[in-house]
Amino acid sequence: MKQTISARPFPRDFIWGAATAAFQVEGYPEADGAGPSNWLRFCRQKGVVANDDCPDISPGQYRLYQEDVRLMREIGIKAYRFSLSWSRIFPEGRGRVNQAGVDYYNRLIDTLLANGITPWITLFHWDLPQALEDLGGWRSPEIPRYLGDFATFAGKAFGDRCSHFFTVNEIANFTKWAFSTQVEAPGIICDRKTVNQSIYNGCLGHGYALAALRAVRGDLQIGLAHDPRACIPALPTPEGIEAARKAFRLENSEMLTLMMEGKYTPEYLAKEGENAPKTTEAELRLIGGKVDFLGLNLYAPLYYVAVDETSPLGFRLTEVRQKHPLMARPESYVDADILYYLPKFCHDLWGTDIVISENGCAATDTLERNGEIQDTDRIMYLKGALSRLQAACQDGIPVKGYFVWSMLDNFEWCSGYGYRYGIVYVNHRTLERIPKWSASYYSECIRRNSVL
Ligand code: BGP
Repeated sequence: MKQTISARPFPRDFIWGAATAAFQVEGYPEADGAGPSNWLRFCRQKGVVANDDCPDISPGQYRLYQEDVRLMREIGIKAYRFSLSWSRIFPEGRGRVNQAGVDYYNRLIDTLLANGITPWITLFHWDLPQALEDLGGWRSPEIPRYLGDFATFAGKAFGDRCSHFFTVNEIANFTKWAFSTQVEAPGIICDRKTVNQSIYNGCLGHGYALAALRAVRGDLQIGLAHDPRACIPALPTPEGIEAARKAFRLENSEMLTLMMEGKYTPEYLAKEGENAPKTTEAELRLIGGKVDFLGLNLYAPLYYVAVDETSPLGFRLTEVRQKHPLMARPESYVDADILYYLPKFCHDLWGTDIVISENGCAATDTLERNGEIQDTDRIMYLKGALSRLQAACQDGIPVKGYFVWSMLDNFEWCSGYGYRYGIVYVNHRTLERIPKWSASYYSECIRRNSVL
């Protein structure tokens, strides 16, 4: 590979990371005294997950974490974003602590640190202790407070060595979609008012966790990992960009804008009418607490255009064309511009620092006879994404880091083991790990601190 360094690389202290989540990579979900989670219960029902897959073993990071950390070090990864399994630590969600669960995360953290990799902890990435699901899960007003208690515990247990925390990952997936589709645990269909209240509870969980972590240690770096509606301009003219920015703020009213501004937009309240969530001033203050960074999980674009003043909002969503470039997964449309415009809009609107907490794709990986995984399609995807991210940094948008999704092939929720998102291949039978070509590509970008 060429040795030249681009004239304007990423910022000197740019954080090159990789991300995973407990339920997707650990395996052995009930080992050593862990309690069941709602996702485990969900997966164990027949016909819910593709192929009736359940992450009982693979990829088995719970047992193979040392090997995974070694691979990260070899690739050159500087930071590892992983989540805590709440029910490993509190089998019933609260009360009794399972020390074996705490010990596991201590071992993982210590191994990361010994290898020069900074831990970035996600407190909650969807797997709720079943005991709390039995109380109503995120429909219950109690759960946000329990997440706050869990945050206090995690902050005290790990905050001596870990300074970076994400409160929650993608609120929509454990609230909105969990209670309006049957593809996310618990898979119960509820009326719109209940769904809206659950979304609010998810945001409140973030608020409680943020306040709890701040109280543990004032200098922790705390944010959330969110998958906003990724509004970008179909035509990047000044009017097109303005329309997309406006759309971005309003189309994200029910979660991101609420958390960044501490109140609902009048447009959202008017749209939901009687179905709008019940709120209190004190709760809204918690929800709007200042974060140190905003984590963006960025996958597929939504295209907006400006429309004339006859339209009340000034923007319109346009359909994605039928033959728009797509990665392996349906609807995983590709447009690297999300890595430019979303950080820009967040910074323009709220002045916040940005971390790309997830970005990546499933690709058509096959293990060749020579033992390699020649994922040129994923490399193409990463090349585009990192180029636009580098451009964002060059334009002064404060993007502090990038976490590729994912460090390794894992359990992709309702799709089971069907989609491979890793830069490291996993043989789900033998648990063998093989870095893909994309791992070499990523490694070289990290080494140069610049896109190749
Ligand atoms: C995010 C989740 C991850 C992972 C990823 C895969 O929503 O936080 O846990 O599943 O998505 O991408 P996709 O959105 O294409 O399923």
